[in-house]
Parts: sequence; structure tokens; C-alpha cells
Amino acid sequence: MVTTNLNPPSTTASTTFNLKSYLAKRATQVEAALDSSLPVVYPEQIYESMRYSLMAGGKRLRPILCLATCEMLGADSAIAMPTACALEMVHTMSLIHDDLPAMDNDDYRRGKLTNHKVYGEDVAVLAGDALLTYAFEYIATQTQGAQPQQVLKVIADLGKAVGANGLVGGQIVDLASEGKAIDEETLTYIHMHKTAALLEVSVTSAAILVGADVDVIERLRRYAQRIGLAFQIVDDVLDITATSEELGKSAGKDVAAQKATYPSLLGLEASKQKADQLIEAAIAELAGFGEAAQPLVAIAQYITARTH
Ligand code: GRG
Repeated sequence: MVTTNLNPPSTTASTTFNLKSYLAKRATQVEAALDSSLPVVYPEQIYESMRYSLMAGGKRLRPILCLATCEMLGADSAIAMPTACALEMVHTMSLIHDDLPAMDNDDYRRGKLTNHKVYGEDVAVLAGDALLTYAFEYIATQTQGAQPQQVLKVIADLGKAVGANGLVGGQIVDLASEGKAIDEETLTYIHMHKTAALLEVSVTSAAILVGADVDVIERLRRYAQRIGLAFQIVDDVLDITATSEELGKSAGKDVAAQKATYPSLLGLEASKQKADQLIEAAIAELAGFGEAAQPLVAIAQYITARTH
């Protein structure tokens, strides 16, 4: 079976920081927290469907970014764990809906059959809805050690990141652009909303929960926007260069769907260069955090070096 666990090449980590073991340790913590966040109760069918996708592996990049930011700012990551889980719930529901026949129509995700292939389209829609709403409930009821107004701000920011001015906005422009010649501005809008918005709130939510200054939050926002865009450019590149087995999902779908991508607009090499420049700029935003920024620096470097 194909797995999509994060497994970075050792060359992407700095010599003083072992990214591979950091991510493995963090992913284990996230898996345990997610596992206990969602027990199967009546009506079992919907909980099983939700858990099928939530516990299907994946890199857990968004929760790890959230926890890493929290620790970089000197706080115990426990304060951010409910938010970290909620970010993965939202991400997972967006994948379930994205895979539906009415959207991207994919049979495989994270190396397994997609949710609707196992449970049917009706249940898959509801599993996505239930994960989305539970994410907000989970932050509100489970966060401990933060001020109520900070929790409220995180909930508001997450709502903005997934709604019509966030993931949904990116998705609608993406759907409307299929088969059309779009310019780089439209493509950037799609990526900044579909992908970067959730990565952005993954780091800014942790900063908000620990009471960071506005300038710190803004620096982290710029870091995340840049890695988010780079992440999607690399995703577009991998759609062309990687195999379905490496990706855990169908490769070559963008070309088949005649989708505008960075490689189709700029070419493969220029796209890789653009991703590298964005990662450099993202890392520059972390200059003031010293050694504590090592995990976020290494994660940014990993994004352009990943193979799946
Ligand atoms: C959010 C309310 C709401 C609805 C969903 C379908 C949709 C609206 C948006 C599409 C969002 C989408 C699928 C964006 C692509 C993001 C992306 C790059 C996914 C792959 O992320 P990885 O590589 O995946 O982190 P793993 O499996 O490792 O978690």
C-alpha cells in the first residue's frame, strides 16, 4: 500500500537540526491527539467515515506548523494542540470534498480509496460537513491556557481562511478556470486561497494563542504565505514529475484536465526557481527568532525538496 507519511530526504535538514526525527516525533503526537479527538459513537456510519479520512495518514504539515510556531515563541505546545487538530480536520474535509465527482473526481487520496469511493457521495459530503463544524467546536471547547479573546480570534481567523475569501474562494476560481487560459495573477489567487490561507492560519493561530505582538504575527503571516505559494508550485511540478505511487494520489491530473499551473505558464525550471525564491524569502522572515526558528526554517526548506 502507498503511504504518504512525511519522509524528507536528510539533505533538506540543516546540519544542526534533524528535521526527519523532529517531524516523526511531532506527527506521532498529532496522530495520538487526532485519534482521541474523534471517538466512534452513534450514528457510527458518519463517525467511521470522518475517521477513515482523518486517520488516513498524510504529512500533518498544518498541525506541525502550528505546534512548531507555538514552541518557537517559547510556549508549551499543549496550548495549540486543539487548534492543530482542528486545522487537520478542516484540511481533511477540504480533501474529501475536493475528491468528490462534482469537484476533482479522484479515486485515491493519501494512498487509500477516497472517502466517497468507500462510503458513497452522500456520506462523504456529510463527513466533510461534520469535520468542518467539529473543528470549530473542538477549538472552542478544548483549548486550555489561552485568553478567551485569543481563542475567539483564532476561531474567526480560521473561519475566514476556509470561507469564500479563503479555501472556498480559491476552489471556486479554480473550478471556473478549468480549460481556460488564465494569467499568473489568477493562478496566484487560486494558490494563495486554496493552499496558502490554511498554512497561514496554521502559524498565525499559534502566535495569537500565545499572545504574540502584531509584528510577530505579521512576519509569520508572510512566512506562511510564501511557503504556501511555494508548496503549491511544487505540488504542480510534482503532478508532472512524480508517479501516482509517490504521490499517494493520481499523478498527471492537471495536464489531463488542461489546468493552468505554474509549469504550464512559466515552464518547469522557472517554476522550480520561483519556489526556491519564495522559500528564501520565507526564511528571511524568521531572521529575528534565532535558533528557535530551526524547525520552521527546515520545514520551509523541505517544501521545495519534497518528492511527494
Ligand atoms: C473548506 C468549506 C471548505 C470546502 C472545501 C474543496 C475545497 C473547498 C477546497 C479545495 C482545497 C484543496 C484541496 C486545496 C489543495 C491543498 C493541498 C496542497 C493539499 C495537499 O496537501 P498535503 O500535501 O496533503 O499537505 P497531506 O495528505 O499530506 O495532508
